[in-house]
Amino acid sequence: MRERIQNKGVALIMALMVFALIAAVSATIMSQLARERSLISQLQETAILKQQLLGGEAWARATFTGMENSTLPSASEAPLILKKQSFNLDNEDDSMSVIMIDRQNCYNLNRLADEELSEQALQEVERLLTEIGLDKTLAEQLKDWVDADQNITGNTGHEDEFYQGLTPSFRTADSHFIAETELKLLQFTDKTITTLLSHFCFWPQDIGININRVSTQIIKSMLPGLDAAKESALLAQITTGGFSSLSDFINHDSVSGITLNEEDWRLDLALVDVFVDVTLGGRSMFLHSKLYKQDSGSVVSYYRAYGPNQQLQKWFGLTLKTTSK
Ligand SMILES: [Ca+2]
Repeated sequence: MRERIQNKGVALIMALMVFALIAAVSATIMSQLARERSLISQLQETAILKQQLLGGEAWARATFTGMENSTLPSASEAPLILKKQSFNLDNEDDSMSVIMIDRQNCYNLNRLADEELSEQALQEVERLLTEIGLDKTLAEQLKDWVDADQNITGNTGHEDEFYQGLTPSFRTADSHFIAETELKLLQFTDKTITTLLSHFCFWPQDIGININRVSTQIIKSMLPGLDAAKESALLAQITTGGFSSLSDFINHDSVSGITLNEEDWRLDLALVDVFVDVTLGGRSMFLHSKLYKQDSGSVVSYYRAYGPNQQLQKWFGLTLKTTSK
C-alpha cells in the first residue's frame, strides 16, 4: 500500500517537472517570437523611412531637372540654399524636409589632386583661404591629403607620418575628397570647416565654376591679375544679369589681358547637394545625396549617405530638422 502511494508521488513529481519544462520552453519560444516580431517591425520601419527619404531625393531630382539657370536666386540673395521645402505627411506628427544647396559656385578642392594643375591650384587655394580669413598654409595640408604622393608640401603639409601619430591612427586619402566629413580627419576645427565649406567643395570631376553665381572672393582668387576697376566691372556684370554665354565672359572688357582657362568656368548648375530629413512615428532618419545634372538634362545621384548628419548641416549653416509643426 505504502509502495503504491510512493509510486504515485514520484509520478506526480515527474509530471510536474515535465509541465515546468514545457512552460519554460514555451516562455523562451514566446520571448524569442516577441523579439523577432520587434526586430521585423524595426526593419519594416527602417525600410519605410528609407523609402520616404528616397522619395524626398526624387522630389529634389525632379526639381533640379526643371530648374532653369535663369530662374536661380542671385548669389547675393542666396549663395548656398537653392530650395527648402517641408512636406505634410499623413500623420500630424510625421514630417519630411528637403533642402538643396548649390555646389557649382564653389572652388573644387580636388583640383589639388591633379598633377598638372596642382601648383596653380595650390596658389589659388592659398589666395582663397586668405580671402575668407583662414590661414593660407592649410592649403598644404589639403593638397597632401588628396595628392597621390607622400612628399610633404611646404613647411606645414601632413602625410601619413603625421596622421599615423594620432590616436586612433590612420593614413592620408591620397585621392580625391569624397565627403565633407573627411575634413574632420585633417584635424580642422568646426569653425574652420564651416568657413571652408562656404567657398570650397569637392567634385568628382573638374567641371567649372558657375561664373554667374560666383563670390567676389573666388573671383579674386581665380583671377589675381584683375585690378580694382576691372574687378568692379566684372562684379557689376555678374550682379546685373550675368553672362549669357561663356564667350561673352571670356571676351568681356573686364577680363581683357587676363589669361583665362575656359574649362574653369561654366554658366549653368550641374552639381547640387540634397539633405532630406524624415520623421515617422517619432523615429527620424537622414539622407545626404549629391546630384549631377548630365549634359542630356537628366539628373543622377552619385553619392548617398544615410545616418545622422546634423554636424554636417551645421557646418553648412543649415537648420533643416522639422520634427514639430
Ligand atoms: Ca599625399
